[in-house]
Amino acid sequence: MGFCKSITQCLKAGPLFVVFLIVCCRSNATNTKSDVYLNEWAVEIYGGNDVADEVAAAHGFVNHGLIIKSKDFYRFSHPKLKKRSLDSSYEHLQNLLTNKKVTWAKQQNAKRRVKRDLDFDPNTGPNDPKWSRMWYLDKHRLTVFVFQAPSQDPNMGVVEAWKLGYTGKGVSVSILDDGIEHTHPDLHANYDASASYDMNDHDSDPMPRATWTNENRHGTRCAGEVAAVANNGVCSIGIAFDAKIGGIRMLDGDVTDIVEGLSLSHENNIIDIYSSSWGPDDDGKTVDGPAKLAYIALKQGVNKGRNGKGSIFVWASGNGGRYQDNCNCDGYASSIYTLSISSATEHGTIPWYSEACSSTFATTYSSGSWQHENIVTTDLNHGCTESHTGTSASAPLAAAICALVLESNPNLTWRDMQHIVVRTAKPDGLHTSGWIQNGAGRKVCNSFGYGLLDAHAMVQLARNWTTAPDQKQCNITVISAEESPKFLKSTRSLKVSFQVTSDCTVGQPVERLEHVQAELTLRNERRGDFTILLTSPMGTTSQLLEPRLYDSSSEGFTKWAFMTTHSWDEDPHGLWILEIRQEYNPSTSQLTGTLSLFNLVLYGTSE
Ligand SMILES: *[C@@H]1O[C@H](CO)[C@@H](O)[C@H](O)[C@H]1NC(C)=O
Ligand SMILES: *[C@@H]1O[C@H](CO)[C@@H](O)[C@H](O)[C@H]1NC(C)=O
Ligand SMILES: *[C@@H]1O[C@H](CO)[C@@H](O)[C@H](O)[C@H]1NC(C)=O
Ligand SMILES: [Ca+2]
Ligand SMILES: [Ca+2]
Repeated sequence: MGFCKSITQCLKAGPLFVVFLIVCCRSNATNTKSDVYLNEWAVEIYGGNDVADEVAAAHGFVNHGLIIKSKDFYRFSHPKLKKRSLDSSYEHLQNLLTNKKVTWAKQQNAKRRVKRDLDFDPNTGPNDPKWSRMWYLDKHRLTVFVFQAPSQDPNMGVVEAWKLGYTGKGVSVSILDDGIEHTHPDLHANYDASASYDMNDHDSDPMPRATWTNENRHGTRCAGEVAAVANNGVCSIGIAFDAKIGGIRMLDGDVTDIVEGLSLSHENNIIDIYSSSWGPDDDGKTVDGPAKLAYIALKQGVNKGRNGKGSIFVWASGNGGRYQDNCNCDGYASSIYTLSISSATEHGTIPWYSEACSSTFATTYSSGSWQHENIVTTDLNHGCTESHTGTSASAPLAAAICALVLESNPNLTWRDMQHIVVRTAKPDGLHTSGWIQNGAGRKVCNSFGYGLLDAHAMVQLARNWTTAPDQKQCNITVISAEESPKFLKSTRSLKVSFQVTSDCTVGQPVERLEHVQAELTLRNERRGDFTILLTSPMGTTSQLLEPRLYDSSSEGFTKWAFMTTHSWDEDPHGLWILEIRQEYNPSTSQLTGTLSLFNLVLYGTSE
């Protein structure tokens, strides 16, 4: 094969082929570069709180109690350890592990978690009642109001849902963020202290910490979008203006796995909907997701929360568009347990900050560039703002719409909510060339998921919704570590085709799909060069990953679950094709990569 300049040329140059290679000595070094270790530990102990107290006392720790209800993990601190240190304490770990009652222990390290608003604020002035500025709630009324032709832009159907009587009554939403100014005159009447907590200071008051720069305004802004009080002559109107609103203060301090686990599992029979507008750095080079406790909290939330119907976790898909970030590299947004939401500008275009990926469910309106309108909401210091932005603003709008939907049918499970989103979100009027039609006949794309949320259509469908049958999981090992890993060479491309029958390596057969995950262990010289495509038997190609310009890591992906919602309601039987490409990059010398694990994990029902 001769020299070729571009990946397409290379692909044309010869048939795809697969070479086998044995990889040895792969080090599993953890990424400890700039971690800060705290004097807090998560410790797994069976036998109850008294046993945990004994263990703590025996090893000089203090036991602060269970992290996640009915899971045996305790929060310990050690008074003699530095509150923050660049070194983890191997000695204390060994010491704890000598105790037979301790089955697992981990010193907590601070994670980089960023709020998903944007780094500019056009600083608009007055605090008048803002209904006429809330363009995203009733586009048609507002454009007629300014004597323009009626807008063809799609509508989120909020006013129509209100007209049916759904305003969030009886539903509790909590904002996981930097706190909530619950004394705000536009929030106070809807504030729910039992849906609130301060995980940063470990007390019950999530009031934001005051600073000169008002940096801790994010949670208060998100809260107003959901449940600012209507018709009180103050500021704005929340989409679910009769819902209860709480706040969990957890971003204003070191965000550890314990903090995330505590927050995502807090009072999950009181809180119905958790809205998270934060996550790993959107810098286009991070691959990070929930660690042990956060993962357990999400999983337990959907299984046990809301008295077994499942907590609704709404997540902002990310603001890394400028860095070509991909939300499938964010394990929170791409989790099957979260309803991941992207943004559209007022004209239905893709905002500059938007991240595209196949795990996004749907979209709500948000800001765009300077000539586009922003989101109106409550602000710190009893204020009101017209300049809330980013996917941070989109997730709470979606959480509020979910509150209207839960009011219309409180029996919905977490999966029912996802089914309703997939069936009702509207692609029309959202502009991208990325739309495809999947095997279930629905349009879907990486920038908007299934389209703009439509509260009106959602509540109507929810009212007569029949609970989805139990979720089944069929986990098929296609390539396992023991087999020879695959090798990508001069073609820079690898195709793995395999037939899905009714056999699962683990689990039970799925007849009708919901989520699909490709769990991959994949390495090359430069992680940002990978493109990953997964094609279902019904011909739907999900782009699981696109190249990330700034990701020059050589660490690859280790058992990373790339998720797609795009085959929802398809029949999984038949030929699946995983294709991995390495884009041409002048900075890489070797063009080789290895795929040493591939589990295809199908979720859905067996009906
Ligand atoms: C919810 O479930 C209860 C008990 O099964 C039933 O009586 C009620 O009609 C259901 N409500 C809706 C809106 O489906
Ligand atoms: C849906 O529910 C409404 C009442 O909530 C009822 O009037 C209507 O007949 C139902 N439609 C179907 C198709 O069951
Ligand atoms: C799928 O099965 C493999 C092998 O048993 C296991 O290691 C992996 O964690 C499973 N994946 C999921 C998502 O359950
Ligand atoms: Ca108001
Ligand atoms: Ca991201």
